[in-house]
Amino acid sequence: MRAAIVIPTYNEKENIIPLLRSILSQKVAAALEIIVVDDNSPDGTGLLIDEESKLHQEISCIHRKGKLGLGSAYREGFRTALSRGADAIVGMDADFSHSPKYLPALLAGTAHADLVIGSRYIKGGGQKGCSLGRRILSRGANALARLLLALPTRDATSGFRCYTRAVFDRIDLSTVRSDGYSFLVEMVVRCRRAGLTIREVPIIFENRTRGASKISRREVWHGMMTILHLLFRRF
Ligand SMILES: Nc1nc2c(ncn2[C@@H]2O[C@H](COP(=O)(O)OP(=O)(O)OP(=O)(O)O)[C@@H](O)[C@H]2O)c(=O)[nH]1
Ligand SMILES: [Mg+2]
Repeated sequence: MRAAIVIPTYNEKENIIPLLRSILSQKVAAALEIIVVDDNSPDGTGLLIDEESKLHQEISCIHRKGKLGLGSAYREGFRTALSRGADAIVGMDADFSHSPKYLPALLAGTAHADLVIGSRYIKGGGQKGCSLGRRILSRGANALARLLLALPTRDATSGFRCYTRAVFDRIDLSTVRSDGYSFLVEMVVRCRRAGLTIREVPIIFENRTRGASKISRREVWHGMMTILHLLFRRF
């Protein structure tokens, strides 16, 4: 199996190199490649990745001209991964909230499902170091998605997940609307509606210790609008 790991970055200079090295040190039963999608981070994250990619052929970086959003970064990274023949595509954050130690479990889950989600809200999952506000936001977004969109998934907003190629055979990425964080919920809904199977595996999410969060009020508002849009629109 060929697996691609897609990591969107914006100002992650303290995290990205240790993360890339940690990923490469994992024992996985797949040929790994890592595609970082950097939005011209003002802190020079993109340059660091280019240097690191000279040392490890598994690493490559897509440089975009500016901050175009998490969802659009995923779309671009996924397209590249598919064009290079990936059978499975993992999405993960650059800030160590998503520990590389869960990669083997996520990839192994693809034997039983089309989409495998690293979940905070099933038995064995959890979160560490997150503020009350952050917990309420995450719980609230999930409750809204479950209630309004009738999703059985416990953690539909988790960005740590593994898509199999079957997902992209059924879902045309260019029709996925969300450019921001709501891309994650939209993909779960689209998978459900396409009859694809979803499985959750437990992860302990750890709050970032280095660098700053990029989630804004505007993103939260957009997320809510996307959920309403998905409610009223059948794909
Ligand atoms: N390429 C790209 N990456 C982004 C963009 N926005 C966020 N990211 C990256 O997406 C990942 C998730 O963003 P975070 O800021 O960690 O968001 P979060 O995990 O919801 O918030 P925290 O828990 O506060 O860290 C990180 O790797 C960011 O660097 C963007 O517009 N473009
Ligand atoms: Mg984060």
